[in-house]
Amino acid sequence: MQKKKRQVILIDADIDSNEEELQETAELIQACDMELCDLWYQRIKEIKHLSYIGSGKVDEFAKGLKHQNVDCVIFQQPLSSLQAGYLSEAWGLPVIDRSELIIEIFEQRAHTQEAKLQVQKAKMEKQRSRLIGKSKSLGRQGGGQNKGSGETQLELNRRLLKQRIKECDRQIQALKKQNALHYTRRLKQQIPVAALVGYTNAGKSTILNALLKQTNAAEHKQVYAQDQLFATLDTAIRRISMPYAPDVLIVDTVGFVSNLPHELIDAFHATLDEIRHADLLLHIIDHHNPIRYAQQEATLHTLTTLQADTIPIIDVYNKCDLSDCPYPKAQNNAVYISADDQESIGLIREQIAEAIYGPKEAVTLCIPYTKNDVISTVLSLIQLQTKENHTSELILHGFLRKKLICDFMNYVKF
Ligand SMILES: Nc1nc2c(ncn2[C@@H]2O[C@H](COP(=O)(O)OP(=O)(O)OP(=O)(O)O)[C@@H](O)[C@H]2O)c(=O)[nH]1
Ligand SMILES: [Mg+2]
Repeated sequence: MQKKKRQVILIDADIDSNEEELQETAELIQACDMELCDLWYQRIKEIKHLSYIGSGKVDEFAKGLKHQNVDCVIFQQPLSSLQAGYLSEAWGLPVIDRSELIIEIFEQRAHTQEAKLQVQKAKMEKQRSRLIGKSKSLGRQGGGQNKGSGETQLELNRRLLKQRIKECDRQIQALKKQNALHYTRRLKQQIPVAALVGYTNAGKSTILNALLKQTNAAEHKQVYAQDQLFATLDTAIRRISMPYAPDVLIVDTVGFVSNLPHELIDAFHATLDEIRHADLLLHIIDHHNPIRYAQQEATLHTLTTLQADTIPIIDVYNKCDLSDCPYPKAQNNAVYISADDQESIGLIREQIAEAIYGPKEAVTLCIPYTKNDVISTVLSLIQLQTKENHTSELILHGFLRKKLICDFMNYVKF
């Protein structure tokens, strides 16, 4: 039997309404497997410390909620723990804001043990701050017969949460130690890494799949790609062959979103570490999305938070098939592509190879026949123009990438 989706009401309490941001929250709600049954607007002049919206509105919404079969209320604006706790008590329903909604999506999508623990930790951190807010609100109310016992129970809950967070941390640390020599870092000693980064749903996983397909990788290497926010939570690393260059490891990462909750950035430290250690970033941008500039900004902001803003970066404008932008095209430090187009994927591979190994330069190499291994390596990397078979050596004329030439310096003919 299909599980009934949780019914939610979205409240937008702001001075101005931002349609695109609301649309994004509606998509997040959908991604969280909830059903949006209504959207309530409330223009406000000032934010109330205790209840965010005015007390009259709190009562009015309480009446409205009685007539609706609602499981949860979602606030478009960020709520303090005090405000969320107050509204939740006033309406007798869970009240969460956008950042908690994102944490919930991550919770549903986490597959690996580490990801599960990290989301659990982020959730408990949020709960703990909420309990602190609650005890403050009890303190503010003052007096009351049950005040003492209420506070004791809260204290107890807080202590329990603190212990559980500590235990969660211990388990995460143990897992991290186990994976200390992570796959990427082990391989990175020989193979450069390029990370696909960008706003959620921009097409990162689709591009990785297209790269795999173009290079004839096995079907099971494909990753999950879907028209859904946060389709990817677990990092995938794949080895991709490059044109006239050695292989590169491509990392597919979790998508970003504006105001990604800091608890999640902390929790996904290990996953996002892959970005920090990359040699090259491919910033995937949905060219068709009307809010792509805001999305680009959000991604760049997150990269700065991750201290990954000094890594060389190529802007990849994807989904050009949906806009009127000509593609494939490389211009300055950007490429315009469609993930469904073979030529576009070829262009991406060329750009990655050039960024990592440098542009191709004309060379002539004279390699003795005795150096069999050198001959076969050079032949796998050179864009060959002509070949001369001499008595004791092979002469190759062609193009080699700049950073590879130094490996064959002994054979270069000037
Ligand atoms: N028309 C069109 N659709 C695309 C293109 N690239 C990706 N898509 C679609 O966009 C949706 C999202 O693609 P994903 O590859 O899952 O996006 P992602 O960036 O990995 O998303 P997250 O994992 O959620 O961060 C899918 O439905 C893809 O089929 C493209 O170039 N053109
Ligand atoms: Mg993805």
